[in-house]
Amino acid sequence: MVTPSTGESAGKRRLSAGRPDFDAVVVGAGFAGLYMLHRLRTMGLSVRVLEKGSGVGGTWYWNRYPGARCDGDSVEYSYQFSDELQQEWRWTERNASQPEILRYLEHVADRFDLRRDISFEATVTEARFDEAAGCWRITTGDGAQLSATYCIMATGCLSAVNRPAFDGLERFQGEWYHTGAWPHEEVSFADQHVGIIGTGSSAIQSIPVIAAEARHLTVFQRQPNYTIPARNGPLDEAEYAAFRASYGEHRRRAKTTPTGSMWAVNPATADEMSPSERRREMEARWQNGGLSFYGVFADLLVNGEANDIATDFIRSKIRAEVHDPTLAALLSPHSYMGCKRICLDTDYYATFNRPNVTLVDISGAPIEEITRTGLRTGGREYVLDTIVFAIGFDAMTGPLLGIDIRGGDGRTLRSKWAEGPRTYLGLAIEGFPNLFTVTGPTSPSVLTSMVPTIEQHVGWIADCIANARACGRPRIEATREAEDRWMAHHEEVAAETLFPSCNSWYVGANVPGKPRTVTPYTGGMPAYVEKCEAVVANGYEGFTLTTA
Ligand code: N01
Repeated sequence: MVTPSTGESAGKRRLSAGRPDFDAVVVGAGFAGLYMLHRLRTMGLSVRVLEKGSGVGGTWYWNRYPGARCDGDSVEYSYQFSDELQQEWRWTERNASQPEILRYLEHVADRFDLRRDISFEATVTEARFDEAAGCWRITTGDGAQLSATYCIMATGCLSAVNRPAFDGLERFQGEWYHTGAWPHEEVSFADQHVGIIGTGSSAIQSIPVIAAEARHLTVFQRQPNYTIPARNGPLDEAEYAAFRASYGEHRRRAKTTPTGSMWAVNPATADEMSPSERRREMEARWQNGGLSFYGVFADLLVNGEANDIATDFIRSKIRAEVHDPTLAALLSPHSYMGCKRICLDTDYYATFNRPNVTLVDISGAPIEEITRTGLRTGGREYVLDTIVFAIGFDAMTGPLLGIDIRGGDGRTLRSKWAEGPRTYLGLAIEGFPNLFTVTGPTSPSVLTSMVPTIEQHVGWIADCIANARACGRPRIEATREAEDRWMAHHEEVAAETLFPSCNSWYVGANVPGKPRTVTPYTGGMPAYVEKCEAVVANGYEGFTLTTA
């Protein structure tokens, strides 16, 4: 329900003819929206956050599937804008579980008194820029409308679920779930025959947990994925205290790495190392666990030969773990690693040694239909009580294109992005004045440590708005030339990487009909931040600032 801060009752409102209702509307109350609200409020702006869920948390509100936890280290998957907050919060595990991350975000909302400016169960359906009034007019699912000078989309990169478009789903008599929209009630798999479709990060986290409970689990795999042991566990008190004492130093160091993460990237390329050095490096990172395997060689993501060395190593690990060689071969990817997001797991490969787990390779035989009692593929029916769709998201563009966004001249974002997203720095879009996207398409976002990256975007947007207001020219819009230059650079650096070679959500390959284009910026976080800062230093280069 949208409850305007003016105290008017919720429901349908007429648009006010004078001043906009708010200085800014923020869409989404996840990591990005919460900090955006805090930051703008600190600047003295009136802000309303519109959130689809009935609580804060965004990704961590919706993704409650069994085994859901953070793939990054919890000590860096957290805000740094408040040192008091980062000093007082105590993560319990290396990779925080979904309930713990949600508790953290609820704590942040309470600690900074954010809830009073958030409308929950408010799904934004339309956002239109009213050129005459110089403001955005926002409509929510219940017909309520409000206006704001600035509209900030904090809608997340992985929040629009890839809907199961399988024939016959409506006939299925069992239960079905999507990992990205999991019910809030307890789900029991006890005594059930469960089928799971997909072998991405969500599936790889949930498969071992579901297998431990279900009578039988059948995994339907279209492409295998590379997964590294998470090596999750409780955080030792003494180590944690030592880490906290130099938190700021860890954060500063992270800002110098390509992914903005605390783990180090090996400065050596694969061919600068001897075979035994390479082996030692790969083994050390495998034993350490986590996403640091991305940093095994400086050229992992740009050199096919270096990548082959790493993938040979991982396939040997799969063979060592999975008892049945045929099964091990089916679980072994042959694409480059990293051009699809690497997964982290706890006991994933060992789960396939269980007698109650079956892997069905559907790479050559797609799921034909969902039947009343299960699903059919390869000419055979699998009888199932429950189906789990772990089929991912319409990533990065989906959350924005799910809203009918129209610029000053009435042009829709959907038409502008018909061939793929075009933005300036992933922050702004030509033709859509006073609209900002936090971790939007063509920003580094999903290729970096998300929370620090979100903070960089929120800080940049807040400063940009402060500048526009201070100089009395509140209307700000990216120019066509700046957007074209940014897109040319974005495409040029992407072409130098291995990302285009994979069928991944990074390129939109998981959603039928989606234009194929590398969506996140692949040039690394330090280069990106430098560009953002240069734009500011040059007087918001690439933007036009006007009074109306
Ligand atoms: O989604 P995915 P996800 N028929 O797209 C398969 C982040 N994340 O939800 O590979 C059959 O990776 C699809 O097959 P294929 C993380 O960034 C983070 O698992 O396209 N199968 C694939 O196996 C991650 O990358 C965390 O051939 C179909 C799977 O479904 C991102 O979210 C945890 C199909 C989808 O895998 C997305 O992960 C979880 C079809 N029609 C996720 N359509 C944490 O850090 C799709 N598939 C906690």
